[in-house]
Amino acid sequence: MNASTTLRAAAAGVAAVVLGAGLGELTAAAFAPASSPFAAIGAVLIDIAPGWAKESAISLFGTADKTALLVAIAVVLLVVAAVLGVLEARFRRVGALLCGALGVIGVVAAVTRPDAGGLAPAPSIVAGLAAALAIGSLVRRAKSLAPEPAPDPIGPGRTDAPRDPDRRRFFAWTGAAALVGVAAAVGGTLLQAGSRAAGAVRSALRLPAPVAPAPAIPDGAELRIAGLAPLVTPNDRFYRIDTALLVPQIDPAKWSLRVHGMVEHPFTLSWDELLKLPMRESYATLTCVSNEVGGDLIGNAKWLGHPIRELLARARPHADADMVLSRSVDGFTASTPLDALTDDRDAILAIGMNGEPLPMAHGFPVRMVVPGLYGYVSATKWVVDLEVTRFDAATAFWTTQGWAPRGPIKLASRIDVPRRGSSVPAGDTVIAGVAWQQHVGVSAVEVSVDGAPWQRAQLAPAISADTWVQWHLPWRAAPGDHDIRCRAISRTGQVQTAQQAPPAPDGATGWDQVTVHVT
Ligand SMILES: Nc1nc2c(c(=O)[nH]1)N[C@H]1C(S)=C(S)[C@@H](COP(=O)(O)O)O[C@H]1N2
Ligand SMILES: [Mo]
Repeated sequence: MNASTTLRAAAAGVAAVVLGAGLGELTAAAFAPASSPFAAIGAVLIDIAPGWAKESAISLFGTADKTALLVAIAVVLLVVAAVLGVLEARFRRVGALLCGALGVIGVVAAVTRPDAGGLAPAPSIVAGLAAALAIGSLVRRAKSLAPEPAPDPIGPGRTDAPRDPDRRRFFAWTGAAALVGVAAAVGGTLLQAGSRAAGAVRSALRLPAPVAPAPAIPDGAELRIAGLAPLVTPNDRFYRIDTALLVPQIDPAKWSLRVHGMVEHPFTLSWDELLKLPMRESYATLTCVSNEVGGDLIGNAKWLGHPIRELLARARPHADADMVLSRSVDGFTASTPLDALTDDRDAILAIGMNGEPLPMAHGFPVRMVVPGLYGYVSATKWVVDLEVTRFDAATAFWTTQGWAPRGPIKLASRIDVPRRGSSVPAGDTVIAGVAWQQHVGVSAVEVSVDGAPWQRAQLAPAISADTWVQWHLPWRAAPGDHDIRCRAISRTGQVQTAQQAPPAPDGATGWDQVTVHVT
């Protein structure tokens, strides 16, 4: 096989796989949105990836980690496709068989997802079949072409266009296959975006009024300093962390919550039943355990929901139960201490976020919000199941990856102003930031510039102990480089530790530090 046949076979392989993948996406969009071959394989990779890989993906790509994964899968698939084309040219049927095998991998990935529907295998079957048929026929055409003609002696500029009709037909078919594949993929994506039934229901939804509205935000709680995180994080700026490659699309009419396990009275709650229950509104600051010192995986919102303790009271947990394992529609699980769900804090089944139904990516229609605990042990989005159990009998998603089974939020503070690494003009300016230890509360923040003794910052009033609090300190900035640190003191008198710890296994510690250049 000469070099140009090899190249053409590789191109044929790529075109065939693009065709298959595109038709697979289109089939998924039409019949089984959660089962796109891409998404299913991506989801399996996320599940089987070792914890360190997931953590480095989060720290490397942040909330774009899923896009990065999809791009990586696409690149690997294209390389594999080229190799399959060459294999098919060497050994007839082998490339086609391996295309079929890729389809089978897609089927297995799709049907083993916890949210797989009856049509879950369909997109990968279509993808595998289309790619196998196309690769066979395209590679056959590639091989039947006459060898490359000698360069045209008449002159340059006339040799590049394939003049031989077989050649033209090969390029036309290969190009058409790739084009149809891309068009199908684009069409599928548009179809998914346009016909998101759950999204339409969400837009039309009117939230019930709370029987207990959130207390008014105290005067002065919002410092209004440019560059300081707003006291309440807008929904579209709220950090998003989860293992869901495709945001689950749940039609509330089909949603239900099963409450079971070590209880006297297991029951199932429907969406209509939930909406009739009294709703409370409260502010709570969510934090991700993966948040580094100084990081932004934290946000504060006004949540609307029904207290989980009421549901648990109805179910009547056994005396020896000590944990609730919550499960989302896509299989994620969190282990929450039973105490945190039955004491008087605002642990809720939330349906509203900042006055709107939960955004799809933040758990529509129902998620958990438990003040005081990191998200991975409490904030289950798209929640469909609460199993009352024991820490020694069940293990949640991240705990199996080595994270702590219980995740109380650690005392922390962050400098937002001046921005790290920035230059500021000399003179009177301000140092400002946020501090938090949800459900405990912050009583003071201290700042040290260039290692000088700690100075008390002015603490704005907190909305509640469950929310972060803003602070600021006037600062006369002298020219030169400066090093600013901060530390918080909790309402119980704990001083934020200087000891540096990474996020794993139970949350980062250490003082935030910002270097600024004053000119
Ligand atoms: N279903 C589901 N819920 C989940 C997760 C997840 O991966 N899947 N991640 C949790 C983690 S680690 C955090 S920090 C919070 C983040 O919530 P947010 O994306 O609304 O900010 O959701 C929690 N709930
Ligand atoms: Mo998290």
